Amino acid sequence: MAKKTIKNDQADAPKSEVGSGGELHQRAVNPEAHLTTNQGLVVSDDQNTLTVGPRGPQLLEDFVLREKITHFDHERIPERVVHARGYGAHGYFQCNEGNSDLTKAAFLNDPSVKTPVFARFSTVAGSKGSPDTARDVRGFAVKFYTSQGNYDLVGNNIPVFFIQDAMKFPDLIHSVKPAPDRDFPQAQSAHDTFWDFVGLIPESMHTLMWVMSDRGIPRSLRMMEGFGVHTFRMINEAGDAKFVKFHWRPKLGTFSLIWPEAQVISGGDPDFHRRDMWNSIEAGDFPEWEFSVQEFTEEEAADFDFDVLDPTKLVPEELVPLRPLGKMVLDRNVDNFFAETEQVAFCPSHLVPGIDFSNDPLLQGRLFSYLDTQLSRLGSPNFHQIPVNKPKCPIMNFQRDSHMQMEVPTGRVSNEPNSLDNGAPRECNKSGFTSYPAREEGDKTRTRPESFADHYSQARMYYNSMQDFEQRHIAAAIAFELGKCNEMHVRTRILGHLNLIHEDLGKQVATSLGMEGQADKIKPTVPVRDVDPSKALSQYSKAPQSLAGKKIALLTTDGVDAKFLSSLKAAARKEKATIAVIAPKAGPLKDSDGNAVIPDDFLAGAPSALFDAVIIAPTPDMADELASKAASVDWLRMAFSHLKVIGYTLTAKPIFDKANVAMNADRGIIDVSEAKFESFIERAKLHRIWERESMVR
Ligand code: HDE
Repeated sequence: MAKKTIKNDQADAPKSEVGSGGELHQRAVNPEAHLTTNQGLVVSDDQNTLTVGPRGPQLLEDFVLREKITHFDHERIPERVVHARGYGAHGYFQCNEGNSDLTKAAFLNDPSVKTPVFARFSTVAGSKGSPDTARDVRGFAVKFYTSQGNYDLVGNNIPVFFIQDAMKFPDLIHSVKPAPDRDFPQAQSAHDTFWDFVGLIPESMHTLMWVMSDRGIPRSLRMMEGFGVHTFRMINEAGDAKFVKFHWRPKLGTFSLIWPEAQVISGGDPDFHRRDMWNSIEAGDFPEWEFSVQEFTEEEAADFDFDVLDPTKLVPEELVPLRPLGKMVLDRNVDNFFAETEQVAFCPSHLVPGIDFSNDPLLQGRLFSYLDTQLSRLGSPNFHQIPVNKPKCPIMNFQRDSHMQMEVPTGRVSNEPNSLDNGAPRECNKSGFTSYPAREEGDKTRTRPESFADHYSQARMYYNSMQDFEQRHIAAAIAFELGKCNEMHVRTRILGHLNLIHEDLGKQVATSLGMEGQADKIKPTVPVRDVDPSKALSQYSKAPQSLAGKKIALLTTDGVDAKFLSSLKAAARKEKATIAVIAPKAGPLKDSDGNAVIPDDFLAGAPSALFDAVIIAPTPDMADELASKAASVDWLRMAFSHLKVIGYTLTAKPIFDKANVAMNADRGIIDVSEAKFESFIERAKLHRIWERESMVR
């Protein structure tokens, strides 16, 4: 149905819609859709302030203006102190059959129920307006609106954390945030205060390996793993408990950007991740994750060669395999970013029966922090009444009042026990939450467990589990970051730690910095051990060869061959990938049949970094002109140096010549003339041509 629209320009508007100063007074299409104040008063004029005469002073009594401006003045709330930059969506969780031996949590036991969820993904360090593709840990927070109350699993895309005790969290975050005197650098860890701090707390080494690896720069929020990080407990109906580690596995596989590309994208599209997720959900291509646990008993944990309460350690899958419990699908974008994504309040202390905490000291600290932070961020203990936070099961208690109370509790009784209101809620020792009765005893001390002292063995395991190119990326990322540190002692201290993780890593970084032989000598508290590599830690060892969810750009010009375009689109669709047509200018092109083709973007506005694979296919008469533009030469050069698979038609030769890229340089450069896309598609499924890296870097 065609939408009724309001006429938008003055030339078009009937006389009655143009004011005496020429300003537009639009009239609603629906005669009932009156603009009102927040008190419901219909506004007669939303363009002009109340003044004494048309050119006179404004009147303080203009309550319409004051209400509008006052509301605007207070539009912002404090951004999250960490994870300020985030993006969320709604969806559902559906469990598999047969989880009752492990947990009595209702949402994990009935496969016929689709439990609504809200998921928010975030970077940690940057402020709300910072770029999506900064190198950072990513938050992976999921709120399950279960029949037994809200359960929040507030995790990350990296299974370990920088610190072992909540006491150090403010220091960690202060070290990575912009320096307080100069307020830069924003959204990055490549600076002295961060590397100085982590260099002084070797417990951070394992997580540093992950953040400096490709995991720190995900290709898409839809292609990211998630982890609960801490050890939790699951408890079944009989009261038997097991320790668990939570995992989210993306259906599309885990893919990353490479660093030079991530930097270009930060400028080319700072909203790269949120745009990608929004667009895929709008297109009905719903992001999906499998939800799994690693389960083990306390006795088994006691035999591991690390402490499961230490959040800087992971449980290798070779030791405890993943057990799938269900899946999450995100199928609905928010209606309003502020109301939902900004106001959503996750708290690791939001639990349901069947799940419980462990004594991980980082987790225990978090149990305090999140509720506390919501009070200053959302301004009231009634934040659970905000629609995105509100449980979808009944809430009944005697908590009353405070800022922004939205409910109207009835009756004169707000206490229990009472004998005045027998209909009022009471506790229930059958269905109510009970903590797992773990036996605890000990002296009251401030002591780090000795079992937390090995800071290097799992960092070494991670490094050893990577493929060659993944290892090179870690070394290059650390060299990049240390290169941005101006203090020599900060660099030499880190080089000392790297030598303990792996001598090759230390050497590679020292060589890249031009600081061979300058590493500090660091003595670890306990000897570093060689632990078996874990293949499951290498994202590219298990990445599917697939184009699903990926984007291919076609750089072309006016007169593009209609058949070529339609068969390219069909080939992409078959692989669940999308095509973006990039033209020299933003206006419509005509294809060879004379049909209009509206480009998805224009050359100068869409660097090739934004796409997973590219094709350059100018029409013969436009090839030289395209080659004369630096933008198209850069486009090809970048695609080449970002290791992308590049398709071409022979008409692209002048661009290849100017870019100094040989059309037969490697197996990733493929002739797609005559619309032969098979080899291109097969190669593009490799994600990148890794062997090209040694040629370009
Ligand atoms: Fe958080 N963290 N955190 N964190 N965290 C917050 O809560 C905190 C930690 C994580 O999308 C804050 O609502 C402490 C680990 C995510 O809204 C705050 C410690 C993990 C999000 C807070 C940690 C996380 C937060 C800031 C060390 C992975 C974003 C705003 C003891 C398991 C949630 C807010 C969203 C947000 C505190 C460490 C994940 C200040 C004290 C480890 C995904 O409460």
